[in-house]
Amino acid sequence: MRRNWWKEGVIYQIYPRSFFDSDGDGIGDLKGIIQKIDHIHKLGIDIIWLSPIYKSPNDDNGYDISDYYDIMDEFGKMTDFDVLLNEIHKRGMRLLMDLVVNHTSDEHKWFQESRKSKDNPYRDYYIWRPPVNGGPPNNWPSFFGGNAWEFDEETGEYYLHLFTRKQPDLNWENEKVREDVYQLMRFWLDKGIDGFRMDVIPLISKRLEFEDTNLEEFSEIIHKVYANGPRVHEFLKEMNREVLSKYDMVSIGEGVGISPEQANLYVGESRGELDMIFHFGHMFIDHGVNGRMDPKPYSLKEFFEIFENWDKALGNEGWGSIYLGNHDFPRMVSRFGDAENYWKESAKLLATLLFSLKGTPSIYQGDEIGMTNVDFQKIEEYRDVELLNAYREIQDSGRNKQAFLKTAQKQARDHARTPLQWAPLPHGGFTTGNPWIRANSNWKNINVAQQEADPTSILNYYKEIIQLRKMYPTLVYGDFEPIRIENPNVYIFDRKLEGETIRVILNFSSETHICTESILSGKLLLCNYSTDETMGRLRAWEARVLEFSQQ
Ligand code: ISL
Repeated sequence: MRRNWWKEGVIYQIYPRSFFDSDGDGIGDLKGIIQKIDHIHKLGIDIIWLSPIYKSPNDDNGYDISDYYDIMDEFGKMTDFDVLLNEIHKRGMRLLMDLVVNHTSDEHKWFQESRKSKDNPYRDYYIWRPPVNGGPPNNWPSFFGGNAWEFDEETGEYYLHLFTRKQPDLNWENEKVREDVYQLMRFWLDKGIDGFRMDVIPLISKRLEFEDTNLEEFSEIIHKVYANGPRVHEFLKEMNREVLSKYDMVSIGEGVGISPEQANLYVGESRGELDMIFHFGHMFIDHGVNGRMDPKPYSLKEFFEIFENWDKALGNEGWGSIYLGNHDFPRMVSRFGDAENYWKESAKLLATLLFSLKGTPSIYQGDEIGMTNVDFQKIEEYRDVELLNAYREIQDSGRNKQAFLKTAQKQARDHARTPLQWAPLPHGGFTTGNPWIRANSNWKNINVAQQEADPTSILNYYKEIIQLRKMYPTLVYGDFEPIRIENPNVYIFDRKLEGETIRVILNFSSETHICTESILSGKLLLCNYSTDETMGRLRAWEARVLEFSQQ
């Protein structure tokens, strides 16, 4: 297995809208990131991934781009970007941009042209089809509610939008589209950025027969109908040849819809496509037939097995990135930990999992201080287009709105999008104005300033474990070997490299677990409790990292 900087590094994802507001308009901005850059640097981060900052009407918070060569007005100017990039590089960190090229905004000039007439030179930049029996060309559902085709009066045809109707899908069959995408990628790489996180990249090649789907489960539709289309590997190979291979950079695909068996087709070292992917096994684990707002129970066994299956599938050929939260999912401690009873312990335990599985760890902003799901009560407090569309559908069909709001309190994307809590100040010190989305009311107890001063804080635990990962290549390159024990709540695995074993022991429950002495006999490198009064006993949500040499 080749050694690379992007395997050894730690990623930190910034959602700029909610990171830090420097000018009091209630929206985070580039100057705000510059002001707070040392928070990220001190954490020990190597790679920053910026969610989209390009010009956008913000139907989907920047994932709908109207100009790839310019900065969103609320975020600042290109000169601010240049300063930010320089500040990042000066500190020895790298910057990844979000590449959103499955679709653009309907306000992008390509789409404005495309919709004008059937013979416009940009017509073929998007996917247009005539009505079928007076309706849409097929029954494909959009990710964000309703049918994935929108009728456009101007030319009497439908265009495809797998996301909102303001996010028309680009037609990758058209060579000019691909050339334009490569050109914009070169523009940013030539400015000196260090790579891309590629939004829904497995979706770029469409199944052009556009047959109706009879699949029920939304995640199956993503996997079998939208992702992994017939030309996706050809397109990625071309992109690699034309752009990626020419720079010292990293490419991370958002691996939505990719099964473990397909993973190495995208990231196998010999394939010449992408460097790594974010997989979705654990992120969709509680999604029922109709997706996130239709949650289903799952067991810890299933949760752990997902990581094992992915590790096996990637083997020594491919590489993945490990994450437990991002801007599309509820907060990791509320979702996988016990935020109510063992907030601190479980947040630290999850950090231990994040940094000791095999793959490049990616932290989502705010998780380093254990930010939790927000306490929104009313629909008016939510901002996300996905949730608001779904609510409208509930309203229109006369279904139970209260039940929907209850589910939203667990499942909404907005949980991850509330302002980063910097200090015990109004709005968590994120803004001096009115934030675009309300801050979590727990900012008095959960914020960066307090945790910086507290040696036992979640923040300081993140710093410690990041340093540990840098000291032990075994945590980066070591083989991953789960150890089965009877208690289903306790997860134990080894990482092994060149005679060294690092053992990770995680009690995913509030119940004490008695361990056999031999399992715990190594040298203690890290523990999420500050006192170590128990040798053979794992306390509630206890995490230990142990070292065994020359076994
Ligand atoms: O959150 C989801 C739906 O409930 C995911 O399926 C998500 O839509 C999917 O992972 C794609 O996400 C990416 O592309 C979207 C954008 O809204 C997300 O923020 C982005 O991460 C469209 O660009």
